[in-house]
Amino acid sequence: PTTVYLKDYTPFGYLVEAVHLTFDLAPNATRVTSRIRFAPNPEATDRRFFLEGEALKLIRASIDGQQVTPDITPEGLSVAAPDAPFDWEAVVEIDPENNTALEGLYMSNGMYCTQCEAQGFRKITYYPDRPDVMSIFTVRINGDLPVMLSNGNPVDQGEGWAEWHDPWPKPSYLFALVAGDLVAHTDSFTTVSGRSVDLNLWVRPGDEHKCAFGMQALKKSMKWDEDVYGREYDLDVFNIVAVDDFNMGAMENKGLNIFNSSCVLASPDTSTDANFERIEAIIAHEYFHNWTGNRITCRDWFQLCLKEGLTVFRDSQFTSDMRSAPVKRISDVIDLRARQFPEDNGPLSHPVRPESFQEINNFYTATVYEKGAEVIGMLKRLVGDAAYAEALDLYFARHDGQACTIEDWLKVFEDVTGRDLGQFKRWYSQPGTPRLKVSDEFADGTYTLHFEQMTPATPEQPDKLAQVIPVAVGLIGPNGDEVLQTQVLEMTEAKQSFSFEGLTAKPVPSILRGFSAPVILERDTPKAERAFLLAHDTDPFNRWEAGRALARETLLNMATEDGATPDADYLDGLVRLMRDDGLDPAYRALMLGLPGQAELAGALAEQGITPDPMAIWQAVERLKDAQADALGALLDALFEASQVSEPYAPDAAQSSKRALAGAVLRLITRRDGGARAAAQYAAADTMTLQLSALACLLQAGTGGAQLAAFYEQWQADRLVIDKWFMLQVSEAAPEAAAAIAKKLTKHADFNWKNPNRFRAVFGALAGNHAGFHAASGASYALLADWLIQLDPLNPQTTARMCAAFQTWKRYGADRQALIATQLERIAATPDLSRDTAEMISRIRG
Ligand code: HT7
Ligand code: ZN
Repeated sequence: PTTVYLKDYTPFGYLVEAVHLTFDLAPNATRVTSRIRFAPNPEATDRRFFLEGEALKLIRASIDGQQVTPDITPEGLSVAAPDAPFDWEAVVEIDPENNTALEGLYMSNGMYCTQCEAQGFRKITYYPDRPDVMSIFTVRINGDLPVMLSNGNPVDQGEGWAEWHDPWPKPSYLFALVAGDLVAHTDSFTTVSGRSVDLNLWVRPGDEHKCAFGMQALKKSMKWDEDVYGREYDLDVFNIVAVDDFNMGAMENKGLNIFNSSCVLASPDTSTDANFERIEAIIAHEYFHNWTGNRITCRDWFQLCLKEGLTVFRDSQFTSDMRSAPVKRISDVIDLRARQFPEDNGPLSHPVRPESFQEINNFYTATVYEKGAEVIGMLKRLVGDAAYAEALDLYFARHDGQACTIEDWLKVFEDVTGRDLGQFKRWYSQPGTPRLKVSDEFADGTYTLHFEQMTPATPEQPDKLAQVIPVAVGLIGPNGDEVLQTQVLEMTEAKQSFSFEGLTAKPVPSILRGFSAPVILERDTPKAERAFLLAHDTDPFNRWEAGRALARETLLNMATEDGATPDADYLDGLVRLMRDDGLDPAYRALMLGLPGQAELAGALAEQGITPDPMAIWQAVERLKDAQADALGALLDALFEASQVSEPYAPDAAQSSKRALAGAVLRLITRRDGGARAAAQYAAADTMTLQLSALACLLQAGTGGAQLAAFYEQWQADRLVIDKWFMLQVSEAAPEAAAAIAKKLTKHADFNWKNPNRFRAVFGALAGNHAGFHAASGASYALLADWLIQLDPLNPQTTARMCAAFQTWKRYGADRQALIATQLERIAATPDLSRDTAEMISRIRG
């Protein structure tokens, strides 16, 4: 396999002045005619004319009307081309119906659909399929379908044809085409300058009732981007299409966003509050790409974080503004620790801006996206809100219409602030999660914090340099009053100390407020200090973090020491907090949550202790029982107080209450065996209530009847049935998980070629920590069997699921041996895709 390196970047030899595409649609033999105007690129020295192309049947090609016979390889074609402007024309034939990889032009339920990021356009026609080649596209679609869409604005349409023109230059990865029997939920938005934009959400007939929320989310996103970033929409129409077969969440194609139907369709009876919130965030994310990704794109795929990190950061800001900022921040950090930290500290570790890859699809990772967003959050904290806003204005003004790099991005900040960001840039090139050791001392009214940073070695990068770490700190006096409001300490050295003078007593430090940097804080914090912060910290993130740390410590003790019991200070603090009705219910629901079992396993491994997944599971069970006992009758009061009597709305106020009621119901179930959950299930008229009750019943082992009834009720709704598959595996007891997952794969509705259904079962299995790591190795073998089966059809989804094995070296010799066998078996599979081969080889190390 070929490895591509960032250092080898060179521009393409030709500019593309304009592209005309004609599609003659047919399921097994679609003809694509491309007419492309090329002109020599004055900035390039290499004039070789190579066009990427994969799985294409070339019918004919010509240059300036003269037929040519190119050299064709599995990767593309090359031909002698003039050193002057010329017209290229090619006709190719493709087979959308048999395109199971869901990249390029494929079919889903009779509908034509495209996915071109990152390198799917080369499966549609021969083209310089790289993001720095931007051009203006005009598209004609010939076909016998009621709705035929492409990027940009509609030009004209007639019986059996439609024409689209996109006036904004774009790279090929933003190309899109959709054609099928679709119906639209329509609306309009008037932009800040008074232009009216037609908004359409296209869905399969029957899904019309699931569109209203997504449309409102789109309008809120358009308004927010104008208000907060000064970004106005730039076409006459904005189309969104929902499609059932899709490898990821959604795609920001210019003017024609395509969504996995699970990420856009929503109704109160079929979607949970969490679904609604996620949909709102993803619609915002894809819309925000219009400026951060589309108008300004990436020079090459190594710069992916330029658009993804920034757009994740922007969608987090949006959700914080629409809902609760502390709850969003805590949720983001939970997610970062669950997905990005294991990646950063294992065999798949890579820089936010990778320096090499074999298959770019394998780099759409939590590191590029979520750590990429954290890096931008740090930058904003360091330069301040005003300078951030100024830098973004400059970025949009200076780079509109360009394909850019991280250097371009940092330069606007340097120009606005006069700062040298050379050291800050290490966040883009050094993988691994920095450890931040802290100690403190107090003498003569001066309190000093000593910091030491260390980033462990990662594959290919043993030595790390000191990074700039913004450490937001506050100090709290012994009486609980804040004696120092949040201050950002800028750590630039490997070791650095900061002093605070004029204090009358030793304060309690609140360090890394708001999780101001994606690091692991290492401090021998006295338990009393944690309990004190749980009671008094004015920073909502660190208050939650204090409770989380107490929970983590007691769980680690319980999982490793015979006779260790749940920590009374933690439980006392939790009870006090749950009694505080002044706190947001969703915040209290987060307080009831416990660190994930995989995270606990990672923490033990970090301490040099081999984690025992079953012991961790038992510790968590015991602590949940202890929570239920400690809260006792308060649970009933909280449950009653959290009931919503108004008609259902998926807004922050209502869903916050339901989040608390749901978390409380879990604990009530431990005391009443499921009676309250059964009552809620019977009365439920929304999916949030129905599913939370069903989860409780499955956890209690008493949900058989409801599970069957749920299937009967929802068997016609594919998105709800995904939940049915998923819940059974995620709620399975450790020893039963593999068998339940296996049984589900034999179910008539287990359509394994659909990525949502495949992920429902196997994503849930990988996420059921004790079930996945059951000592028999049955889950490992089952997952491997199905990865081998899926790979020839859908390499992208297969490769992503391989990450379930990435933490394998944490576990004991028995489990390592079992996993090694499965990894070897996958690696030895004939004709393994490049995607999966790369992932397995990196995981094996
Ligand atoms: N920019 C998109 C990333 C993407 C993707 C989406 C769907 C299917 C395959 C894909 N490959 C890459 C989504 C986003 O980050 O907004
Ligand atoms: Zn994105």
